[in-house]
Amino acid sequence: MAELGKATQAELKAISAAFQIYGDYAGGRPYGSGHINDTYQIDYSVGGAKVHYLLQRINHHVFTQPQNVQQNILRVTRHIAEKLRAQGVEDISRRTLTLILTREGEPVYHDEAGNWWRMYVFVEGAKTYDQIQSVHQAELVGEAFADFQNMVADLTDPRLHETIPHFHNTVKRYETLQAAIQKDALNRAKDVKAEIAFVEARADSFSRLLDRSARGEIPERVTHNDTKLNNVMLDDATGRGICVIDLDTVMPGLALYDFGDMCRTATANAAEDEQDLAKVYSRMDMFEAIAKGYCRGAKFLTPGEKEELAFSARLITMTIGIRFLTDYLVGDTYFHIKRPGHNVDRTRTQLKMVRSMEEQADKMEAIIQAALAAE
Ligand code: ADP
Ligand code: GN1
Ligand code: MG
Repeated sequence: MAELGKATQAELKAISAAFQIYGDYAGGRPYGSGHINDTYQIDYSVGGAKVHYLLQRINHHVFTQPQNVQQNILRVTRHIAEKLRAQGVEDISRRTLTLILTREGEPVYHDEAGNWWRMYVFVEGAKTYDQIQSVHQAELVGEAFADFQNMVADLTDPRLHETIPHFHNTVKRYETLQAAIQKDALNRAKDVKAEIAFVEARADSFSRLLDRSARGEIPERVTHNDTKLNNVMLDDATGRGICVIDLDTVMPGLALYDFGDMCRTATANAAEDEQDLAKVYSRMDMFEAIAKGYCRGAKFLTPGEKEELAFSARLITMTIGIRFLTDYLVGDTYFHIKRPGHNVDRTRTQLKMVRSMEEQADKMEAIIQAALAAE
């Protein structure tokens, strides 16, 4: 797929002018470490005051219907803002993303080159973290994503658009991997034999949540679907998870995948692309804290969901590992990479995390039981 190049200052200035912001463009720079969209921090001088905005080019290779994504996001953010207002919250524009509409009143700007852009209010005085900093932080992250699930739970009618169908379907992800191995278009399968064998050895477990969901034991809910640690902004002053971001994949899904993905990223002792695998393992102190924070907020969990919380962390980590591995085999077309072999490094950390969680499975189960019992 065609590479989306970095935008120039002149382009950023022209694109920013398409949105309902006023004042003088004062510069822009690439921002954040997301793997999918292109994010820029934009500076404006508004009546002499420096104001930031967050401009994003939606990856239209990944999100092939950007208008559907934006319709969802507009609905989700307005819904959350309304709830916060009803609760008497005063800093609503720091507690939910706020879309800035184009001058035509649209939630997205389609430029002449065919790119899709959106603009957000910049959330100040808060940051995202690629790696967890403390047990306390892990608990606050668990709580923040549970609160998010509570706030969007009633967004069911009409059903949100499925922005990426079968997003967390591990069985389908595995089929895609197998097709990539069969084709081996770039002769790369030879580099990742051990990783392929690791995945294949566990294939029997891939349908577990899908099967239980089909039997009605695990309900469909409105979920975030990308609850990695760096998709929640933590307040610089209090450390609290004040704003859940990256809303492109908010759609019907399983709460378990959201819980699992928090554990994948926020229990990791090392970065997602760490090359020294000795440093990569799942930390049970962090797992315990996330479980506590999440279970405190997620009062809606059914018995079927409760039984699968610990397993969901392993499954989603395996699923993301499968996706990184597939992307390496097909030529790094999906996830942004910064170096050759980047997706192999990412695959290896994910599989190491799976192994670490398998080794600690009993402990994880006991931690979940205790967290649920405490509520
Ligand atoms: P991606 O889909 O590529 O992961 P994100 O929407 O997560 O993109 O944005 C990338 C990064 O930009 C985030 O991790 C966060 O640090 C920062 N960011 C996103 N939205 C905002 C915002 N409204 N205010 C401040 N920072 C933001
Ligand atoms: C991507 O967009 P970002 O960087 O927050 C990906 C997730 C993966 C994650 C792995 C839309 O998340 O599914 O879990 O990378 N997002 C999409 O780090 O595919
Ligand atoms: Mg992100």
